[in-house]
Amino acid sequence: MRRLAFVLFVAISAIGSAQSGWNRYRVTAFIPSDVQRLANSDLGLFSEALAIGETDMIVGPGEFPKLLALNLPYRFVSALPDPRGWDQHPQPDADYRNAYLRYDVVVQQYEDWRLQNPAIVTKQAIGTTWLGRTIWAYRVRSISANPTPTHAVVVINGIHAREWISPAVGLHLFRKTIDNFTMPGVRALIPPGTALYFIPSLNPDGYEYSWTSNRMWRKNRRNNGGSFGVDLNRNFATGWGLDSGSSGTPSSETYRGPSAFSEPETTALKNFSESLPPVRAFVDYHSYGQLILWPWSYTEAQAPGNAWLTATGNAIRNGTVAVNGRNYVAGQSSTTLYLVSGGSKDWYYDRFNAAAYSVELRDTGSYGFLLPENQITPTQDEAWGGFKELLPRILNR
Ligand code: 0X9
Ligand code: ZN
Repeated sequence: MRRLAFVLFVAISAIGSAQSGWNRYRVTAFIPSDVQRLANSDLGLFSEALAIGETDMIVGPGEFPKLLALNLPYRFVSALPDPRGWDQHPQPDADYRNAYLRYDVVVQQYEDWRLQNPAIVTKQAIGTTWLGRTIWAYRVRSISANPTPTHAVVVINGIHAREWISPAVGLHLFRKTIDNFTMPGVRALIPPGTALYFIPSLNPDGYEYSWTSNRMWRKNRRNNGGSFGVDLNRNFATGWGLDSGSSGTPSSETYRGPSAFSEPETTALKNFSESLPPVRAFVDYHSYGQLILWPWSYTEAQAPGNAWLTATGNAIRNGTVAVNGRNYVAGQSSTTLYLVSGGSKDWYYDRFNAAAYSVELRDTGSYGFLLPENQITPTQDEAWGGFKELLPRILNR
């Protein structure tokens, strides 16, 4: 009787799953370009991460031709329930609207939202820090119309350790972007073919150090032999090495590192970005100052395309200010703030001609880096108010 009940149970669950039209397939990738094709395939990722070897993919109704088009060996593993039912037992959200979170909790929150939205969210490990922490990228992309990504938007957070509001803002932008793909009313914001890549923290070693040892830590945790840390926002190749805007002294807060892209964190971001469909927009979130900044940073000369950068920067600024009436100032980075050589956005502008911005979040100095937790929610809302102005404009250049 028990046996009969078991057989019936298995049969009924199999029917239930089969009817959903969602299946799990195991695909074998042999070389990096195979992995890349998988990443670009628009199939959901069932495994933890893409890698050479076997990876389990989610194949939804009507998606079997995409699996065939990969031209890679595959085998059926199991039927899956409709992923829209996968969030029936969600973890309670971390208190990301009201509290700063440790790196592992930040990543866990991204992970919960990925598991709740498996058809549109995937993740990829893009590199490893000096101290062995994984740097993650979370991709959100459209499931329905024109689903194969044609261009990328890259958002990075936490490049500077003590700027705790930045990873908090990243969480909110990721959440709101998912809502944009799953809530029909606002889907129009994001052009078809856009894949958005969120880096929860580019500098988790520094971030954790700012929690455990020195709240005002800024750089990564490279051992310079006598001092620690490279300013990752001086380690990119464009304008790298100029003494105006960076330092060659290892103990300096703006130490540029021994060479451009000398750091595992910046190298991970570089290699990852170069593997994506064309990067059309890039935003790097910092604090503090309430500024919306665009290239160039390494020279006071205007960037080619300055008119477009200015118009779009002003739109981001106005969208930010509209949320709470709190003032933000928009301008070219070098002339509005100061010279920065080897900064992130100059490289994205130089390398990809991406609409590249850095945003200095709240406040203007009352609390500075030590922004109280009751300002997290309004700052997150302001950041989304600006970001959502950028998205519809990225293809109109
Ligand atoms: O000095 C910096 O790196 C940034 N200011 S902060 O207080 N957050 O450290 C300014 C960065 C300007 N942006 C780029 N040049 N990418
Ligand atoms: Zn910063």
